[in-house]
Amino acid sequence: MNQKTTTAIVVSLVLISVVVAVISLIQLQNILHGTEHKDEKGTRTITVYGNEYGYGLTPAQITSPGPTITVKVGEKVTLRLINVGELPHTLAVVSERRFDARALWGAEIGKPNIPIQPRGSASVTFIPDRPGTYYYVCTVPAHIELGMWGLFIVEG
Ligand SMILES: [Cu+2]
Repeated sequence: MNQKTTTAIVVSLVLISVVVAVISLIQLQNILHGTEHKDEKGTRTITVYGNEYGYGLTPAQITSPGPTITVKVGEKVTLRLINVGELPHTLAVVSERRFDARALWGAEIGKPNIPIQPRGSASVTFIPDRPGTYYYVCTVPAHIELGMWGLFIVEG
């Protein structure tokens, strides 16, 4: 093996190590800061964890109200709800913080009569077409009042 070949192999190994390290860091970032990502088609997937009585972007950080979610007009958004609680819950994007408000853009995961059961999950994909400050809420009666809501901001 000549000097050039050895150098080429060493350089390749270093490059591979750097790529692996960067991928690991990105995955660690997802674990630490919640699982929000964009796929190659530009769909933003936001995973929300719910329990009694709040929401969070990780199961370890559930608050009442939940974290503010910000998206952009025209962006394809997939919201996923994972129920990590002991009661059924739902998630809907609404303009009024009322359990019977109509979901905007069909952005509704479960309904009061067919909620997401404990340890269950479901998702919905939609495209917000109007900028504004909205809410995401649990539509099970009384759960909003107990803290199951957060701001849902659509930026123009
Ligand atoms: Cu609920």
